[in-house]
Amino acid sequence: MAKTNITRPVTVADTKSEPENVDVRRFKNHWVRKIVVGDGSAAPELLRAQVFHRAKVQGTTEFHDYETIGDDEHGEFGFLQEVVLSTGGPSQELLRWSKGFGGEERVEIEINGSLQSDTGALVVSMETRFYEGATEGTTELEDSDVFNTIIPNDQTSNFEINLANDEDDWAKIRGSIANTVLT
Ligand SMILES: [Ca+2]
Ligand SMILES: [Ca+2]
Ligand SMILES: [Ca+2]
Repeated sequence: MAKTNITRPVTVADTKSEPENVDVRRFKNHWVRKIVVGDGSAAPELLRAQVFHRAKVQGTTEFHDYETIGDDEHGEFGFLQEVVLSTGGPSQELLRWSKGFGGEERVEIEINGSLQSDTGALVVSMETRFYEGATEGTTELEDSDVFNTIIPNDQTSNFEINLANDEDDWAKIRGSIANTVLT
């Protein structure tokens, strides 16, 4: 019986090409020429090579849910996320966290950040929201907070945010954001 030739499908891994993961770190702290590809109207410009940083957000949210009958409910939950950013790159989501508690409450945290191209400082904007109502999915916004901060290279910034209504329902968000240069 004749052998059947089975043609193996060509996959991306079969094609020989340049390694994709060029080590950009060797360009760190050097000035390199950026080649502008386009219609030629933009002149080549000198830009500092990208440097990568790790932004690490971690912390806890402590909940207190007031009950008209029986004991109040109390609990604490953690959050943790790491994101790699490049200097001069776009703003990225550092954390998006939502947690319901006690059948009536919900906390939402949104943190976005970008690295300054010249200093590498992490520019952060953070918004937190506290809902309390008939369910954990309520749109009854009781309190919120927005703040912006700048975290220099290899430093950590701590935060504590207290959100509450006037019925002894509250949430306390404690955490830190670290801006670590990857070497
Ligand atoms: Ca309540
Ligand atoms: Ca409850
Ligand atoms: Ca309420």
